[in-house]
Amino acid sequence: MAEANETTSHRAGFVALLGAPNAGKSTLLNRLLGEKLAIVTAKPQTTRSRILGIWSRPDAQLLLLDTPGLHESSKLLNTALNEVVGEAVDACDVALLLVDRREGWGDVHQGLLNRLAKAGKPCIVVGTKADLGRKPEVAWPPQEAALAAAVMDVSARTGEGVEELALQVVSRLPVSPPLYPEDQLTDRSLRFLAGELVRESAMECLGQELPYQMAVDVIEFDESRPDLTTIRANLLVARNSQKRIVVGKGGEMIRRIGTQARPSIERLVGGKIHLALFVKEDPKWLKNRSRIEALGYH
Ligand SMILES: Nc1nc2c(ncn2[C@@H]2O[C@H](COP(=O)(O)OP(=O)(O)OP(=O)(O)O)[C@@H](O)[C@H]2O)c(=O)[nH]1
Ligand SMILES: [Mg+2]
Repeated sequence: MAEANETTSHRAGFVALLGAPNAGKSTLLNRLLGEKLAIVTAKPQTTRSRILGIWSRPDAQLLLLDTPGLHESSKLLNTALNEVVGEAVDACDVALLLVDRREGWGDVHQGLLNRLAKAGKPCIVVGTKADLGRKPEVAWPPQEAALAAAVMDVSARTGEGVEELALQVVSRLPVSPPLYPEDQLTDRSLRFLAGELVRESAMECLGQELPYQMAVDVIEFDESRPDLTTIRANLLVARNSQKRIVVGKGGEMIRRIGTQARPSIERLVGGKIHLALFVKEDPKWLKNRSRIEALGYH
């Protein structure tokens, strides 16, 4: 009955990726999946929503929940994002608490660890960016992590430690058949992911402050032609002065954002795209909960 044994030893469950902004959660998600699903930038607070990445292996199906970096701010968008973190804690079977080894342990990590302990969820502390080495003045592994189920170091950039981490996770998942079709990669639409790639490009092209007040609203995603996907999106900004910056002199900036986003969107949809971007002043999006959610940031 080898076959029956194989079925019963297959594992599946939800794995939350948690941590402070910029810890490397989305990069690790992409590395585990072997696909670029979540956007990554050098700026903190890149991720604005829970993104499910489905990793089907022969031994297990890992339902990876990327989350926004936990942030202390009472602004409406951050409140919505912190709720996403809470929901991932509740939904997960195993949590990965990502800590940039050069930054070390802080209140955010302690808060998350306490919350996980209270919810009875096993937590693996993951020291990220192992390829960058350590800072002698930052203690690693942190004493507080002694309460975690395990402490591991990884580099999502080089792949070091990633398979070892996967095996640690799998061993803690419940025995279960796959919960999603094995060829499914995510629960997010191509339309939403394309908008995220536009936001990634804009975050890279623009200065420090502006990207946090900007949203991308995909107003058309037309796949009816097999040879060309047409995508039209509004970049929403809060003020007219921001609109001028995003448009740029003679439209130079918005063109650059589009040019930079194009190759990754073409990889995502697997073909040529027509991409038209517009900049729209919309002071209300940041102040309206249902707008925030309608834009996919939940
Ligand atoms: N050298 C190195 N850089 C990394 C590694 N993982 C992530 N980074 C970089 O760290 C920065 C932040 O990575 P993200 O994956 O966006 O971090 P995040 O935790 O998802 O950030 P938020 O979405 O803002 O919470 C990016 O510039 C990444 O390229 C790594 O293993 N090695
Ligand atoms: Mg992220």
